[in-house]
Amino acid sequence: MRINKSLLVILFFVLASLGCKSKSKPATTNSTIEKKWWKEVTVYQIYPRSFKDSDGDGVGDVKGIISKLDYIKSLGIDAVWLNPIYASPQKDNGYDISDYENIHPQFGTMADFDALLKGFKERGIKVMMDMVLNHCSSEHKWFKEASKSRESPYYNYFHWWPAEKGEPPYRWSIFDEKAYGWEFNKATNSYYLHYFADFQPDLNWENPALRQDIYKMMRMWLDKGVDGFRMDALAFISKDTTWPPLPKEYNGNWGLYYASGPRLHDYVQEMNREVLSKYDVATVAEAMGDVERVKKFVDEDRKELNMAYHFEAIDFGYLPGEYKMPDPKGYDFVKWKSIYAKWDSAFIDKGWGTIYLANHDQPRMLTRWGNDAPEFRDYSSKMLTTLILSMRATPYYYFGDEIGMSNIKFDRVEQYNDVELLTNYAQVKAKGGDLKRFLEGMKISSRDNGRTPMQWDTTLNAGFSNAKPWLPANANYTTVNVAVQDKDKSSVLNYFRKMQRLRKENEVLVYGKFNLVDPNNSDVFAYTRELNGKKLLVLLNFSKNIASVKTGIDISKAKVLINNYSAASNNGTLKPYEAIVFEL
Ligand code: TEU
Repeated sequence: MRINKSLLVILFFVLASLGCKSKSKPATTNSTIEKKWWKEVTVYQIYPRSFKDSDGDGVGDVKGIISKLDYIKSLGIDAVWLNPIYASPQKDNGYDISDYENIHPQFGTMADFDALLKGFKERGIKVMMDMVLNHCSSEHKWFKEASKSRESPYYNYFHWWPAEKGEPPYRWSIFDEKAYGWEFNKATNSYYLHYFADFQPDLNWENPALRQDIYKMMRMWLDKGVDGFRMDALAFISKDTTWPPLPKEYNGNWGLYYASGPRLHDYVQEMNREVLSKYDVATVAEAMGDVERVKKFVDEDRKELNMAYHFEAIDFGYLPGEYKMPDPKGYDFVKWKSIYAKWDSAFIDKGWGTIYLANHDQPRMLTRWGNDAPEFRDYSSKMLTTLILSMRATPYYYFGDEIGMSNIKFDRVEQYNDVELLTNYAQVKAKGGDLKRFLEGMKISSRDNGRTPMQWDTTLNAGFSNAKPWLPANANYTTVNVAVQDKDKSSVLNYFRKMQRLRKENEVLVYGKFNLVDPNNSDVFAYTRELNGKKLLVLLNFSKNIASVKTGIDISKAKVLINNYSAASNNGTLKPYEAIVFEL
């Protein structure tokens, strides 16, 4: 009895001291984080249209991906996310789905998909599919039926405003020239809601029949052996169907209002109960909003999803009031770093984060966050790769960045394909805005920059296709390509492989606590990672000049695990775009 009491006293003091530590230094506790496969993988994102064309129509396809499976394996990654390959009119490159249970003929057949899945499985690579659940295509049979009559069983699969009630309450639309989210449908004498383009009607999640159809479809893919989903615009699925006037505080930030639907988390929890909880899957949602909003998706106790992307760092540095116009004066690097630190601390005890610097909705990371001038291309590509693969979050790495692809920088609007750009161009034009300025900004920020064909080799069209590709290959493919870099030990590609190996071999890079160092340094991103007595120091120079860094850490005996120059600096200065990971 007495022994038990003293044990309790000791236990009390141990717990109390742990409690004190976690209060004084919240950024250093992550003991409760549970190990999961989806925290340990690096997800390589494949944009199928642009990856590899196998049948000579200028559009990438499933068989094209199959032909590159060994290349994908050679990267050392363990998971892929495929952008939508479902049947679709392709007006938003597959984010307008007309049949969730079939493959778009231009991409191949279901048999091709099964072969692809098998190929990935044989190589130990997990496969995540894109799920577009906020909206479908106006060519989907649900909408075709719904738009015939109010009596259709599918009418309530969508949101309608009956015209006899007058004009619907204003809703903003992202891909609409008039920025108007309702479209009139004559046959039903009602307006349907579309947060995106008018060919992307929003699905009515209020309707249990719709939800059950969606769950059934998700199960079909999981039963095939798919390992998870990236959920497009998921935060928008719930709407306040009393359709109040848009609250003033969201003026100019409709996205945040749309992400605040009253039953959003009820639906995600139901989806978890009915589908996700029955499989060992990875789930990641596009989640607009602040830390508190995003945390709701990924707090394990809430039983919703595993991961969510935030947009705070990726959308940073644009001028307010203009569409994705980078500030010519540059961006506040110290603030940008603090965003990463904030999002890391958001998931210290619960949830799990993601890290990405590019995807199909973004320009190339090299142009946006590095420096695509020939003398800096290699160094800054490797430096950005070091960042992505050394943070405490699941890395999402966009195809082509591993060879340092850069923005194509079109001069004329006719060269673009993207519905978003064309819509915004039309809006600027209608307002009599400065179109030249708009197009200059788009050279840095437009989505098509990230969608040009993968650069495989020096042959016609970068080895992507023997026909004219749907978007031209970047002219730099003669030097920036897989074939050339594969043979060069010091290439960007081989650096990616080395860095990925380092992450795989060092658990500290996955689970180790993150601590920002020299936070006010306006050139260098510096941080430590620490786990079970192992401590790493990561130094990344984001500037084209020599930069100094004050870490207060003795690196005289530190071991260099990786660096992007032939010899690492160890005197408190860093060469342009230098990246070093030290083991202390
Ligand atoms: O994007 C959702 C989204 O909110 C976009 O507005 C995104 O912020 C924008 O593309 C940034 O420029 C998803 C898909 O990722 C995107 O490709 C689709 O076009 C969109 O949904 C509609 O489905």
